[in-house]
Amino acid sequence: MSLKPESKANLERLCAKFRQDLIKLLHGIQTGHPGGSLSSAEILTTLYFEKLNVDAKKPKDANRDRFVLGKGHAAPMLYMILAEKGFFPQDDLVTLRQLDSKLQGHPCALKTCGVELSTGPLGLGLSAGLGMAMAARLDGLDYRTIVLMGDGELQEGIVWEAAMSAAKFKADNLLVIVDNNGVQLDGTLQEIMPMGDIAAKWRAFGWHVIDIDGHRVDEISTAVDQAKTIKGQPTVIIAKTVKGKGVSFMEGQSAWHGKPISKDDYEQAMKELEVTL
Ligand SMILES: Cc1ncc(C[n+]2csc(CCOP(=O)(O)OP(=O)(O)O)c2C)c(N)n1
Ligand SMILES: [Mg+2]
Repeated sequence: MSLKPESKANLERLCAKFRQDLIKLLHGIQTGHPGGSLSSAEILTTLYFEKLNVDAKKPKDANRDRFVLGKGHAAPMLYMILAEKGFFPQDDLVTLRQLDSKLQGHPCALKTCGVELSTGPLGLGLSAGLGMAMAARLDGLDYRTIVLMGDGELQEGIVWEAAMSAAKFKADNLLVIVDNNGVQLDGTLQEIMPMGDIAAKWRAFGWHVIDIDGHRVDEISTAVDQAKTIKGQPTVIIAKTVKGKGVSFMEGQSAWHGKPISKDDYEQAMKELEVTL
């Protein structure tokens, strides 16, 4: 089912707000990862506000959908969304990455309500996500498991072990979304470690592949629904994105993977982002 116009407008408004709040927050604490957070804004927002069956009032409900942030460094955007959904108070956001904060620099399932899996070491999200999907089957539950991964993350060997296992076990309750921004920590994938045809690789591992524009909430929504209809194999959505999306001087720049935002850069970024709200 396609997104209703009012839902689409709401998601776009939320993304614009999260982008501004993210830049404000990361400038304030002088640390954190802007590039990969901005890249995932539409994907995370569409999942949490339209697709995932999660409820802050019942965070441990057995049948809740499981979301795993494989690319754990995008935690700031996830936290923005979890706070908006009521998993913890908005006031906690400023404690991000401070010693003893419940909001660690990378998601911590033991400290943060709404975080399903502690991540940070890239690659482990898919293995654990497959475990969650298999558990649903064993327990006779119909929740979905969705894992968001970076394209650089796909370079981890463990990803492909999990990918072939998921196909063997016909894990059709497992969905991967790849934030395909072409950039990793210190350069483009092309420069550091080319991944070639990512879609062809997943297909070769037995997955159903859907290609979309990862900044279009309607395309994300449709693809997530479509994936649910695919039986007998897992699905991966390859979402074309731009690292640092929304702030011109951050777009496509690995330098903005993780660095403090200066006062001048903050002001310039906010000027650009205010136009979109
Ligand atoms: C196993 C492991 N190796 C290295 C790192 C350091 N690291 C953190 S983020 C990152 C780049 C990730 O790139 P990508 O997955 O494309 O993320 P995005 O572009 O969406 O930010 C690296 C190498 C890590 N967290 N885990
Ligand atoms: Mg990337």
